[in-house]
Amino acid sequence: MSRLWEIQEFGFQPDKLHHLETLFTIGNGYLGTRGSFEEGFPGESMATLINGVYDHAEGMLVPELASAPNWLPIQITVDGTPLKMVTKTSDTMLPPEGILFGYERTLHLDTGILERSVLFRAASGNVVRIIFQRFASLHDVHVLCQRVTITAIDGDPVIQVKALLDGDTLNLTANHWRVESAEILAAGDEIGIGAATRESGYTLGMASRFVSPYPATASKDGLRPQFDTSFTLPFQESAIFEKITAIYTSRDTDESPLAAAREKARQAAAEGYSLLEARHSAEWANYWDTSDIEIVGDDACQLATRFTTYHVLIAAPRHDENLSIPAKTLSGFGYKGHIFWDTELFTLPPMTLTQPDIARNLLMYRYHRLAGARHKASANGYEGAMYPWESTDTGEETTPQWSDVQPDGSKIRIWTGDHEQHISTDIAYAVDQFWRWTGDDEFMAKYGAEIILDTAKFWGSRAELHGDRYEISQQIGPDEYHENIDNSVFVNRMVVWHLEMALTLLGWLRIYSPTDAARLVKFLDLTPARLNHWRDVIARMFIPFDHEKHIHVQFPGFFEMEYIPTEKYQPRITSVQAILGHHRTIQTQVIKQADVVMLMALLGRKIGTPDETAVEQVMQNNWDTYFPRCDHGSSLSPAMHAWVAARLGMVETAYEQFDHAAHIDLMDNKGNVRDGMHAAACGGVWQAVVFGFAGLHIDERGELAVTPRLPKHWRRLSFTVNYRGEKRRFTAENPR
Ligand code: IFM
Repeated sequence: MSRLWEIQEFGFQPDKLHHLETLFTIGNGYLGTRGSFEEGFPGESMATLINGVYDHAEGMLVPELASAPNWLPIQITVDGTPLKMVTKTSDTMLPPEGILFGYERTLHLDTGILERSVLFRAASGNVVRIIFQRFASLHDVHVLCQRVTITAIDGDPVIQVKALLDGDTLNLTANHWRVESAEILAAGDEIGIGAATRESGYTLGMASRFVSPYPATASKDGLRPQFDTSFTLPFQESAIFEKITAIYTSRDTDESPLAAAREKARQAAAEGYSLLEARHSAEWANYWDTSDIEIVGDDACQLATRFTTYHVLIAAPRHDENLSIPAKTLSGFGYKGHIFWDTELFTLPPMTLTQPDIARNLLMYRYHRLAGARHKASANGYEGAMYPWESTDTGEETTPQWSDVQPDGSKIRIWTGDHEQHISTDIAYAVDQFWRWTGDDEFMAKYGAEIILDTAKFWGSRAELHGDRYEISQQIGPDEYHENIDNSVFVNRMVVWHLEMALTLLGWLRIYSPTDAARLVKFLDLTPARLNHWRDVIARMFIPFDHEKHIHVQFPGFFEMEYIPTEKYQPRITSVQAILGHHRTIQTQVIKQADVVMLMALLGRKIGTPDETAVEQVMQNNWDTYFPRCDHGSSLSPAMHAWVAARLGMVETAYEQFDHAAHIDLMDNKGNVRDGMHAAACGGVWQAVVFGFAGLHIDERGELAVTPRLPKHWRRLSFTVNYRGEKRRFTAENPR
């Protein structure tokens, strides 16, 4: 496979240990395992995050994804010298810790297989090449496969291989698991761990089989059941080992998860690594068949686009409609595995257009959590459904109220769980988009309509009548630097969109499925008076607009604050907020991320304009106003700017923003990739290409249309989308 499908590390880079652990994550939507080494490394940040398995550890503010027992460990000694990624150079030829003189790591994006090849000289002088391979099966999400190939390059070394499961794992410091059994099973052919989360009570079973050309014995060391084998490897010969592991939790089965894992490990080991790999790779080929974007003329962005798409795909639940995609995917502890609007507006759209079954699962996750949203609305004195800003398995609000301790020792109150309410509309928007692109009327009638209508009911009760207009107070828009503001133009305009959509939808439902319409009208109490109230809110909602400058106003009072052009702080890798501090930034016009620009991305020309100025001119004015004020303090921002800039015809600016977005994780240009991938940025990259540079949209006649504006150096752009059950391929080329 070409290097445009490979992420590589040449030579061990211990200074990038945590960054690379994140990049080299493998996964299958069921779980993600960071790219830590089989033999471990001091200070590593190993994690296997099983989607949906949350636990609230003692002393922590909120629940988090609980990192599972470690299935990776394989420890190798060569003539008694333990293989480890030795970092120091030695002036003797045969130092006691050995010498690592060859190291290469490759993530194969086409197949989701991670491979590491090392050349290691033991203290004895004998040299071996060891190749480690691993993948989390896409064919059967419970199956995890490892293969180790050891070749004697110099001498006849005595090799010892120990393959184990480790029940002693932490989420950095929190201990979520009570290990109930760590056992040798099946007369020594199998090892297993049974465990339960301490607070939430999920149970987990993990079982491994070891396929070895030499006899192996099973034993136990505390919470670590293990296989062990030792042999002499003749010069130039190779030995291949396979460790096949299976995982189940009580989310997957009503029976014992350990029994299910044991049965699966037995079957999978009997089938063997090669067959498991072939099936897994075939599933990846299916994924890429529709999800790949081909960019000719820009290798760096080609690779980055595949890399970001890979990371969305390995976090996306293909098997379960009770799961979503956490903001940091399943690749790190950041944001505690919580689910934000990042899913609906950033990672879900590429799934809607290329993997609609996954998109449906993601929306069903929200449908199944309507109870939590209804609870939040009523607890706050509103009607309908108000989704939590941060969500986990329960669907209740799980945003922490306080930040971690800041450098000056203080803690900051986090208001997003209270006031970042636009998430309810973001979810409704995603449902509508799914419907438009897939044409799945049945989904809309049975599930989607209830989400859109009940969240509309919330907004109907939330809008406040002041004089002759409706207002919405105490909000946080996408620009989270400005908290608890009144009349965010993003919020107010999207609420109008939401209520209009709800009324149109109900009209459609009455014709398409009168029974579902009647069911929802009764269940949600959609009386004529309520619908008239929605019409009134639509007609009289306050949309802040400056009639002299012909721009949308982010919120009244915004332009009265101090103006700081973000340019002034270039070059920088941190946000302007990090430079100025939280308290100062909130009193300035510095914007954290696309806000009015996001509104333009979502609504396009439908953003509308209350005066005679052409909407295109207002959009350009909006851009000219807000772009210089944005510090992109959020990774969500650059891709949205790229999308909008491309639509406005500013292709060079769009490309700069796109290039930034595409490399946020690869280059670690926000300095926090150790905490996990930026899922939203990854999904945003796909959207910037398809909706931005290609200009894909559904036109007035309901046909797919493109208006390509490619960066000059892109020779060709090709991609596939599913539209109403049909695959359509698009290619755009720049004239030579
Ligand atoms: O949802 C985002 C938010 O918009 C900006 N801060 C990070 C969150 C999670 O990615």
